[in-house]
Amino acid sequence: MSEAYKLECMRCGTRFSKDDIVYTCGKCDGLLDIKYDYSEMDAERVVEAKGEGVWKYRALLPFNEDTEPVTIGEGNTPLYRCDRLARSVGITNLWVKHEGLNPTGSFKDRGMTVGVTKAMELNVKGVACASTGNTSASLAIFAARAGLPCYVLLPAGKVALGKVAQAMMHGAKVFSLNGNFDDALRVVRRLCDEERLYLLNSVNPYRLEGQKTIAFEIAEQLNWEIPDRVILPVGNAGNISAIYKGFLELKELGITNGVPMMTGIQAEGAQPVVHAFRHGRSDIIPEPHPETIASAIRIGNPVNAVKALRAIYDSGGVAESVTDDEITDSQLLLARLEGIGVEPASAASIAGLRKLCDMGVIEPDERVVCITTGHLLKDPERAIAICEPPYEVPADVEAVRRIMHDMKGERREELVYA
Ligand code: AN7
Repeated sequence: MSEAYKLECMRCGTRFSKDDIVYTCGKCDGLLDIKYDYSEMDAERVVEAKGEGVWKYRALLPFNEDTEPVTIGEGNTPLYRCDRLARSVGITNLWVKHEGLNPTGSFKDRGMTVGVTKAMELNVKGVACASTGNTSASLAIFAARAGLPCYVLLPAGKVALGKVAQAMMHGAKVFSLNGNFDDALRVVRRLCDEERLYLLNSVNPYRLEGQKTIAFEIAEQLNWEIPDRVILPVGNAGNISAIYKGFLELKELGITNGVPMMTGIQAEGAQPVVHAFRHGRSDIIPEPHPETIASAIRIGNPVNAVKALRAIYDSGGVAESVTDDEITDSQLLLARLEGIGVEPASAASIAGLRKLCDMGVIEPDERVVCITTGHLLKDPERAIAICEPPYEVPADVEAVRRIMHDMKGERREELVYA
């Protein structure tokens, strides 16, 4: 069924064929959406689908039945109920969807399984991306599974260790670019056009089709009842756009009866979407020098900003920024109060939750889902930098016991961060 889809410009409505290699509209440069004929779709096939992860929802993915997916078991991540964290912010219903438990450690795998499957269908000669880290790690691994050459451009010195290690280990050709992510994306877009490589940044609409399955899983994990609000970090602004599209499709099919308030969180040093939201604008003014310890979202010119702002406005959500210190406190709090280890960018969603609860934007009875996008081990250097160092002791029982007795073993409820 899902062969019946169109690539359509969200600005001028121009349509493209599914065999065209296009990322933005050839006429007006607008972003493209993948559109399905929902009247032809059977909601039962979605609700009753068997299997696990992204491909469970293949009735709502842009492939025909006999397409062989390039897959490593992505998706199917846990939705943790977080009562201790909920109490600490003064609400009653809170869940965390831990996308860091995808096979390569971030939500990017959902987009890449679809994007690289499309690359095989298009018979491209290679794949490429710019990345703050996770996109490159994920692409490197899917390219290895698919047997495709892979080129990744990273901002020099600004990518967390675990992500660089993955890209290098899995055989991507890694370029360390003297510039930031926005520079890297500008360069790789030109190269993809001129060298006939397939671009797998989130400007590629197939990436977002994979990522929209986060919405399907959340809805299904809550027995097809949507939450009131979904909070997530925003960098290049693809994920918030994708998840909104997923919730819209469920509503369109009559499976659910609304969409959650899409709530995007950026770091204070890289917040073009938040600035646009505060001024009621539908597009951003790029920030030339983005800076934050949450290196994954150190992005000043998010390519999907127009889609993200549409998602936020149309769903009655908000965009808010948080400081690096708030991100750090929230990373520690989530790790210790709930046992969920995430990288700094992901902790932005928790920092946003705390700030919006303090501000009274989030009501105590709202059902809230925070999405944590990447695993703690992506950025081990940051984890070590913000924690107490280990106690150095001789191999002697008394020496260890003395220090142990001096320690205060707090109950988890008593933990307070800032
Ligand atoms: C952990 O890897 O942009 O708003 O090049 O790695 O969809 O961009 C990463 C983004 C949030 C932001 N959390 O998502 C890249 C890249 C983590 C991330 C985001 C990213 P988008």
